[in-house]
Amino acid sequence: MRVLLINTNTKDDPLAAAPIGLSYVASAADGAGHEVCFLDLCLRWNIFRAIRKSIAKFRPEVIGVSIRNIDNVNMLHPVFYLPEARDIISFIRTLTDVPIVLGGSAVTLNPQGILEFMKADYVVVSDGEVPFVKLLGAFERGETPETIPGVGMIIQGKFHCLPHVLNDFPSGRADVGKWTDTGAYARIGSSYPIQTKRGCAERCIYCTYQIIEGHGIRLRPPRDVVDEIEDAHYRFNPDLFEIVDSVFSRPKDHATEILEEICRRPWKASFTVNGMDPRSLDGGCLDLMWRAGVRSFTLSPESASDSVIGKWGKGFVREDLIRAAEAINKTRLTPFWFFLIGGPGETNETLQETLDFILKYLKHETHPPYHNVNMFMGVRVYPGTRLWTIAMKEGMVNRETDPMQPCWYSSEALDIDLAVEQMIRTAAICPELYLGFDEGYLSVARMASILGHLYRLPKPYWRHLWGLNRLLIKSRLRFAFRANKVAYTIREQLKQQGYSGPLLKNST
Ligand code: B12
Repeated sequence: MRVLLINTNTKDDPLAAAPIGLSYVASAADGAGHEVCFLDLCLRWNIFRAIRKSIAKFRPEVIGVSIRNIDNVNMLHPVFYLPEARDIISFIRTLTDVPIVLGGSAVTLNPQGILEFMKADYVVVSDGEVPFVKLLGAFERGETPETIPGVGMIIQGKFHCLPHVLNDFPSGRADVGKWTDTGAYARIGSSYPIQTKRGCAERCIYCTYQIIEGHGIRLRPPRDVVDEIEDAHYRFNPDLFEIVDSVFSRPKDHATEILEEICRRPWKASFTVNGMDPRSLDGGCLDLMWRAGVRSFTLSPESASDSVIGKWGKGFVREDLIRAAEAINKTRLTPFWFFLIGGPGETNETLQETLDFILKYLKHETHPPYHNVNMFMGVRVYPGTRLWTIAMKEGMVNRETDPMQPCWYSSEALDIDLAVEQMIRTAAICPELYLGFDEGYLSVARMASILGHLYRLPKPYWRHLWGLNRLLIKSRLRFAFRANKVAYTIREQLKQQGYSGPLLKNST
């Protein structure tokens, strides 16, 4: 069949994400003998013209559309992406009546809601490769697809979807460079994505990863991962590979085998890693990462206070963070730490414990390693997570809350006004600390990307956030444009989603 695959994710701030998920689906459909045309709207100026041209020229028999982001997960400067995706689907409908199939993380998080909102024909839940190829087979044979696990549709006015099956990592590679222009992504600061496994065995109460990829870890053979990197290295020569696993270093043995295999190969490449578990960050691991070409990585402890880390269900303790920070401090690697303020049990004291940790272990300013720390307020809460149940009990959301709209949680034990003051006070003396709520006023992340590009600094450009912040603090520009209604905006948002509890009564 002629299959047109469209990536609708045009978000490019602070970084564009090359469509690895849709590339996996494209490779699977191609491998099954279908004719595939790949349209990446992120790289197009006029997206509607590009869609019209592709449909007129390729005359697809099926259109697959990927929808990655629901929103930007920023309570203070929210952007909701689904209406834009819906406009794209409506536009496709004006041009052709072939079946439209949706997939991607946004779809998996709410298959029925998205199918109805987008007015498409089918949704594929979680991994796309196997169900999508089966769906194409059913179309070809003229069969009805309702018996295919993981494929959702409306039958007689009701949503129908047999549970999806996630037994192993589907065979085949993403081969992203074959489907989209990874050189164009590199020119706008992005990396070449590589996935080494699927599934997340962690139990973090707020996280959606288990919903998207399942609990069971599905490993890719290390050699296969490194063969894909080698192949991409020679064919597309990307300046930076990015491991996009939920947590790369769990299980640690698998990550170690991949890094060792990279070291054995004759070429050299640069890597950044998304998601390191602090428990795995010891001297040996960091040294192996460096030898394999890793220069930067992210980690998301969310808090450095034991009581909050415990309630998040993170599985490690403050002592692990201290050990990790001390080990990193003996290297030249650049980490990006993420802290999420306001989870269950958060108080102004637990916030202070986190700020003190940052000041004591991550503030260096003048000598490497240069830590970057992102601190965010406003916890995004998703249906299907344990945090959603807690939010229900505490009245942050209720049965009338529209789960299609972004919803938020904030601890009732946290004085939000005081929290904002504590964070600003620390950020004023700690260039490593980047406050998420300043984003709409002084987008340091955007500025770092522009400067990184102009001065050809090493990627990813977030590595230079601390330096830029330092400059801004020294020149007194850092707080010239300050988010001044943070606490008010958080309360307003909670009110809008139906909350009427004590956080609103204390408002100033
Ligand atoms: C790695 C990652 C990042 C990296 C990306 C690096 C890179 N170079 O790509 C970084 C850190 C930069 C990042 C940034 C952001 N991210 Co992010 N990220 C992830 C993560 C952990 C993995 C994504 C990934 O690459 N998966 C691997 C691919 C293979 O899986 P996939 O895309 O889901 O595709 C499969 C299926 O979905 C399906 N499929 C996909 N498309 C299609 C299409 C069809 C037709 C079919 C049939 C099937 C199908 O088949 C694919 C293969 O099986 C996910 C969480 C997760 N575990 O999914 C969050 C996640 C996708 N990110 C999320 C968000 C919000 C963001 C940001 C908006 C955050 C921010 N405020 O900046 C930005 C957006 C960046 C952008 N430009 O889009 C959310 C999206 C949900 C939401 N609320 O919108 C997620 C789900 C995390 C969460 N909070 O729950 N992210």
